[in-house]
Amino acid sequence: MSELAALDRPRLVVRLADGSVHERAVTGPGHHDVGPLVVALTERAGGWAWQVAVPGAEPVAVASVAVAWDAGPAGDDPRLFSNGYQSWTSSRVRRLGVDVDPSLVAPVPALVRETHHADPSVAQVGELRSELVTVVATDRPGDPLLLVGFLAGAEHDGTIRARLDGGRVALSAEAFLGGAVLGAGEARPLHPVVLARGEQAPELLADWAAAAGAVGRARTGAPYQVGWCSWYQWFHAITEQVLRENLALAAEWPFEVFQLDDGYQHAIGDWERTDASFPSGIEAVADAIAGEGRTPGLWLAPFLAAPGSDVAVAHPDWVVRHGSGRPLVGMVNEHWGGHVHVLDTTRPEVLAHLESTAAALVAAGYPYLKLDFTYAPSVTGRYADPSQTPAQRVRAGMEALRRGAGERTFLLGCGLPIGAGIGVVDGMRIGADVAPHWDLRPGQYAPGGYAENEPATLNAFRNTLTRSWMHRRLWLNDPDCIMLRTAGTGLTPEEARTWGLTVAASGGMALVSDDLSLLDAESRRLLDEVVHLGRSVDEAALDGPTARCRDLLESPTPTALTGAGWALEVGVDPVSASLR
Ligand code: 9PG
Repeated sequence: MSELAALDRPRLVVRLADGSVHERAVTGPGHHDVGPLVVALTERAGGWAWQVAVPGAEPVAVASVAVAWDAGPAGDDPRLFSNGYQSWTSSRVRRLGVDVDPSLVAPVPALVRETHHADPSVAQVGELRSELVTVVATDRPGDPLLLVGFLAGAEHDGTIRARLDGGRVALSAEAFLGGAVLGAGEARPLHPVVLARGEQAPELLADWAAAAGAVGRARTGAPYQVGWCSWYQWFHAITEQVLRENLALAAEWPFEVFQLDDGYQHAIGDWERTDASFPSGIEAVADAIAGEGRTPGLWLAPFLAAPGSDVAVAHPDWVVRHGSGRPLVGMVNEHWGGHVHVLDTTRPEVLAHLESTAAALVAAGYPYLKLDFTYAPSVTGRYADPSQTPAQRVRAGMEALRRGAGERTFLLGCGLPIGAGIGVVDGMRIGADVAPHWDLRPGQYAPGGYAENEPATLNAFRNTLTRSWMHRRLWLNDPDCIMLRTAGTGLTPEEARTWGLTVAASGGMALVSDDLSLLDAESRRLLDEVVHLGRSVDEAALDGPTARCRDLLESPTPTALTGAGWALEVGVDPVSASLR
């Protein structure tokens, strides 16, 4: 049966950039006038296809186009899997009538909402959201779970909204265009929406990911990654000398990738030029790493530019403007000198710059690039081409980087919107940063409802379980780095072990971020265990099931992950892991 015709009381809802909302009930497929737009709905196996057009003689700036419907009685425990917008965004079960959208918890700077949702506006009271895909449960006997998902996210974002309405669940699948201006007479296809029913959320999500991966030509074939990364030991204070010392100590360690993180660059935006901490320059560092038989890896935040960077000074017109006329702020970081700006990926010159930057870094010896803070062009601002959606702006930048880097370079997405990354990146950070502590530290920056997105190993742990089904369907999951050290860290040995085994049980990338001089034979045994288990889970996911989180829809922070004949159970207080 057609899913479209089976929807209960479907409505089309169009929001325009001027704040006006236009709604109409529909009975099924066809062309429907909604305000100044025509929305064409077509039946499609398992869901619907749609497009939006401007019939009139005036362009229309469109915030979103949605199909809303009544999804049936709410039951005793209505809830949904709430997938986060980008790499770092918390992804977990949220309960209707109990939990609130993070934007409603407390006022936060607009940039926090810009960073962690497709739609940066504050949610409606009572509404919960999931990005790109969701699974809805009601706990009524006999009711299957319902998956709702967009089949792609490259041309626009997709937000599923849920709320209670008189004891029933009201859902909407919203194509988010972010104010993109559609020209007179223009017709734009929207990403198809699929609905699926089943008993197990991880299976439904893995099947959706396989379908979205096929549509988006996901890059799922890179080898399992084992490596070393500078960030979670030295942070911005990494130096060339320390990197070289660790390279020398790595001789007996099984690292393939040796990745230099933030801290080497002249300024945010200037990636080929080092500061005083790396006197030999990036090429000599790559030579040293390659000379030890490792793959050189390099971090950059390609879409950001500090006000004093060479790129921003030479090309002030490449920097996006905020509505106020001032340069748009894409991130604030005291280690970077405060505010940094966003490069306008709707400008061909900027895309050419991104392409040549990626090509230059590969030519300098880095076939592995960690592309960070890549949500930046999704932030609302005055871009040169107002016809592009936020997702298209991110996607155009990512595709330029891929063109420059070439097909054989391993690109790791970080801070990247999930939908825009499919088909471009080989690996994807799927959770918040780890840290040398389990919970948030007292006094740590944790704005309103967004504390779960901030650096803490617990926050990385949560998404590693709840997004394990993405692995080898959309890319290789990067759960973030393992920390093996037991000295000079706020992690107990049991917490460090629990995190390492979680990375392993997910089958995801295994990068170590420690000063190797702090590690002993016990650390080495743990890494060997992690890599052995991780490889087997990863291999199973290649042509069979991904690791599965059994309590995905039960607990806000699940504790059970199974795959390749292994079962990991994590205790929470105190943190401990058991593996069977
Ligand atoms: C380098 C780091 C590491 C890390 C990335 C990313 O919101 N914030 O203030 C925020 C700061 C840093 C951050 C994420 C968010 O971490 O995930 O692995 O590369 O950048 O600066």
